[in-house]
Amino acid sequence: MADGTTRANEERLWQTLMDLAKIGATPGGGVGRIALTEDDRKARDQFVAWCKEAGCDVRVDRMGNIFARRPGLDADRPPVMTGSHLDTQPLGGRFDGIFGVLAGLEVVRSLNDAGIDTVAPLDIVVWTDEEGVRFSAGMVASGVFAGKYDLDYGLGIVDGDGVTFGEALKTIGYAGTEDVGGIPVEAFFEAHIEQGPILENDAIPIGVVLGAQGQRCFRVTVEGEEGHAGTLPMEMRRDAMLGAARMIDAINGIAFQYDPHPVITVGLVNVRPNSPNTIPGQVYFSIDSRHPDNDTLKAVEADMRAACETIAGDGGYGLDVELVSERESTVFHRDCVEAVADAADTADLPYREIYSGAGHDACNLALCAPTGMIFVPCEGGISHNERENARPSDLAAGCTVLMHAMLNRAGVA
Ligand code: HGY
Ligand code: MN
Ligand code: MN
Repeated sequence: MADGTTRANEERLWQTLMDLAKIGATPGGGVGRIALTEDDRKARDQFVAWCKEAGCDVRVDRMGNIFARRPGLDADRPPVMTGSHLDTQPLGGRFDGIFGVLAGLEVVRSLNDAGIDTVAPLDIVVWTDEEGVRFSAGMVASGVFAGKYDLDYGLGIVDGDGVTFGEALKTIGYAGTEDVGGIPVEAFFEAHIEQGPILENDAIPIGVVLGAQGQRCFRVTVEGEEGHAGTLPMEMRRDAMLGAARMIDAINGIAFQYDPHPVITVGLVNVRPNSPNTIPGQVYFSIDSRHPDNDTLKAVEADMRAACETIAGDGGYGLDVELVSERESTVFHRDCVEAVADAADTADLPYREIYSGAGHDACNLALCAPTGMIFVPCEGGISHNERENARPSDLAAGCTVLMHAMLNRAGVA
């Protein structure tokens, strides 16, 4: 029988997180574990070993997604899934994604300790390349599973060195054989740090996540003309860096024309030829634009395109604005939202409803299965930063809520 006394093991969860954080550790105390690199392989191998020790059977699909199954009494029932990602930002933290994967492992370990069997099987999932640092869009592997993208598109995505996603999977030994998705899923739950300040400011340990804002990402290429930095007069230049700088400033200003503001980020800039004494001939920059309202997202896109076209016309630049990924805002399934709230009540933990500013694999899973999320506070709301931190007690509380939410949907034997 599972009741409020069935709880995650705080020390074990924290130690497991700290052990995994050693793989790809950065000097600033964070983790830099880019998808499909040698460090990603090491972290995956360690996770698989821990799951097998906990009695799980492990499968890998053709997008490299890992599924560690704890059998239930009725093998024919669709699984209740939980999971997140093990890949990080280049200077990322020890918890973004990783907490969600290892909380799933802790659920299995805690149920084993308590001798609790479920009716439906439980799957802990590692979704490949959630962050999209190396392979552009991000969340593609869970998107293929959910039917948002086809498999050939996912395997064919190319990184900056011309290596495809599929080739990189083979290199690290995670080019699985299982079909991707197309299977019934009873429910999917993802535990994650909030990556914002709300729960910490409210001193509340659990966030019952209602949904996530939409996102549209672009690649902008500005074409000017290379020239000698010392000889070409200013009035004769078509300096692509100047054009890009004016566009980035205009794009930032557009955010303040809407209420509530969209959040717009230019996080990546490439300059050709990137030499201090050559006038840049080409600049490529990324745009990440997000807002809870889908129509506003599209209006912001139209404004950004218009601003870039005007600046390109005035400066005689070539321009290409390519939409590289789009995700409508997500509303999580009412039954899963209630299962999370009920689980917090079972564990006698305070909670509040909350909305996600960040994207998560759960946003894709919501396209194909009843889905919910659990947030826990992180220090100062900091994430995508080596200083990302969370309290062991909050992480254990989130894991306990995850466990009871999963039991709610899987049934206890
Ligand atoms: O960008 C995001 O929202 C997520 O952290 N990948
Ligand atoms: Mn994440
Ligand atoms: Mn992230």
